[in-house]
Amino acid sequence: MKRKASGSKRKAAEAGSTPMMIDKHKMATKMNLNRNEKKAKILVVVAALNEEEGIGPTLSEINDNLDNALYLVVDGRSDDNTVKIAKEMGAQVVFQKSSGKGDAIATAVEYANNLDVEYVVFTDADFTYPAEYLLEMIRILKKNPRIGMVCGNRFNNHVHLGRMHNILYTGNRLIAFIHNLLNGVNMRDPLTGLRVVRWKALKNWQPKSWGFDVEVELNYYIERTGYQIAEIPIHYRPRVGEKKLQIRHGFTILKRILTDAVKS
Ligand SMILES: Nc1nc2c(ncn2[C@@H]2O[C@H](COP(=O)(O)OP(=O)(O)OP(=O)(O)O)[C@@H](O)[C@H]2O)c(=O)[nH]1
Ligand SMILES: [Mg+2]
Repeated sequence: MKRKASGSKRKAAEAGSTPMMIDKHKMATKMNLNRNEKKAKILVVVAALNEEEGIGPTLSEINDNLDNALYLVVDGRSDDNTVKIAKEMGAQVVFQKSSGKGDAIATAVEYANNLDVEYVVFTDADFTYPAEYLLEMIRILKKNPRIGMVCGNRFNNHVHLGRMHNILYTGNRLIAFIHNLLNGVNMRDPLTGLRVVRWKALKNWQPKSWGFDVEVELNYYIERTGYQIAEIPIHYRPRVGEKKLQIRHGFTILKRILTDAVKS
């Protein structure tokens, strides 16, 4: 445990960020996140698999930025303290049926069908995506009824590219190019984990992806429903905790892009 934490701090320091960004006090606080359940028009979905270091700061930072949101953590049967921390903070925790991030997102969409929300926020549990952009993302959706999804774009002038492993950066660029070519989805950052989606645009979606291909499937789905996708520039922090995404997942993502292109 101790070794993992110091490893993340070291990685963060190497990447040029401040490891003290995580507020340990807030992590331990019981927050009663879902206190205004009836009034909530925003559902925050966090897929988490063994993210005991990131889940607390992630939820707490969102709570600092959004009023009246509902928090749903979809757990992939973590064997650390992820579930305990999320529950202590007052988030609703559900366990996904199978495994993979795509399956977790599918579980969340099914869950949201029983709620009365207008917007769904998707973010990662690893404290990489700053919550400060959420209000602006929601404002864009409110102002523009033709936009179905607003995404956080990590590839912009803000980003110190050294923070992203080179091969991941190249892979991302390649996937963005192929996604545009084969699916007609023109995004700078199609794999971003920070998204706010209009519930109307999302409610009939039945994800087929099990894993990390879920993002490209969602992009393509939103486009096909006739909605536009908007991107805003964001900062991106080094993750805390163990990385789940591997280079081999790039092939799953490419396969999804191809399958969607052939089927349409
Ligand atoms: N419920 C659930 N969550 C998952 C699963 N696999 C990954 N996740 C979560 O999905 C989010 C994205 O996974 P990451 O490993 O951060 O992948 P990434 O954001 O593409 O890559 P890095 O942040 O650069 O490591 C994190 O919150 C993970 O905990 C899974 O099988 N089930
Ligand atoms: Mg991540």
